[in-house]
Amino acid sequence: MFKSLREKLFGAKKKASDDLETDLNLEYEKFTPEERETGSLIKESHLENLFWDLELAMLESDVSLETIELIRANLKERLVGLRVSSKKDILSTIETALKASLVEILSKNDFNQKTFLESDKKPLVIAFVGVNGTGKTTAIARLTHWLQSNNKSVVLAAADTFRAGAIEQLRTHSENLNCKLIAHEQGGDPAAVAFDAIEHAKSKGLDIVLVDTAGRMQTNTNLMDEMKKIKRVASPDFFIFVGDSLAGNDAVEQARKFNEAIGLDAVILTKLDVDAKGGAALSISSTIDKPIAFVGIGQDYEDLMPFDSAWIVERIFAQ
Ligand SMILES: Nc1nc2c(ncn2[C@@H]2O[C@H](COP(=O)(O)OP(=O)(O)OP(=O)(O)O)[C@@H](O)[C@H]2O)c(=O)[nH]1
Ligand SMILES: [Mg+2]
Repeated sequence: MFKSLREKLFGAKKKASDDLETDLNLEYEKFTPEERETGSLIKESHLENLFWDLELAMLESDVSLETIELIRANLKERLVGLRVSSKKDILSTIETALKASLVEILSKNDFNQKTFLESDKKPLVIAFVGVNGTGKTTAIARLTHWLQSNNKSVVLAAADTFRAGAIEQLRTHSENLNCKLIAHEQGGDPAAVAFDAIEHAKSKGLDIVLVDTAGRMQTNTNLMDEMKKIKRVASPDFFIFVGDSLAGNDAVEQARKFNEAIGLDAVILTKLDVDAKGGAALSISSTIDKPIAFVGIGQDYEDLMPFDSAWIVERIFAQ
């Protein structure tokens, strides 16, 4: 996970600390005896090279420009005014500041997963949207597993009536997970499926309806309109965008477009287990100003994890 980002940041960190050391040394001659005791003060003017090194590493890892800008401002605030006295000190100061910046930026839009468990609304309706193959259906199956293990009853709505095999795929999950599936025929109206699933949940007193939808490109006007119809008819309490972290910048751009079209409430980012770059994980939440609720970290029902910024940052810097 995040192998390439880790390597790039490691290289950049080393280079940045060399640069910072050089920049600070330039002033060593001017130090007062006290400064020689306490180490040298980092000023804003010392940070240009450091930012250059780190920004390049992040750009190459698909971190968005907006997010890089946020990291830069956050790092500046943390570093300016600190004193460092040795090369080792510089390296650990940069690493500590970078980790703290990333955690802060990733925690800005926190999602409380208990919202799904403690909501008074019954049924709570959650619809999943995104482009083709990002992991929507798999995420629904895993979220069902997570909700069931938190004592919630779930109804699945097979509102992907577009792709051949989509209904059967969800049916298999519903059988494995022992939960009710509401499905119509392929080609039917997705909004009607969602509506029926909600009615079923109401009549049986079930807690949560998860609505699977067809994958759609953000540029496909017809399918984007169809999604708006699902919104009108089913009024989901949550629209969750499911993004594939491997898609990097594209995933961020898609999230932006879906957010403009229907207003997203949260993101599930999948395939983190096979993502080397990590750019989408770092950028998606701050770009659309919506939280990441869960992340997909493998292929099994257990491999959906509530998003945890500290956990992500630890993975990025893991040895
Ligand atoms: N490694 C890994 N694979 C995943 C993860 N999430 C989903 N996948 C795989 O991604 C593929 C597509 O998953 P689906 O759930 O069918 O994706 P979808 O978004 O519903 O696809 P469409 O309905 O065709 O738009 C499957 O092979 C999943 O096993 C994950 O977190 N990690
Ligand atoms: Mg699907």
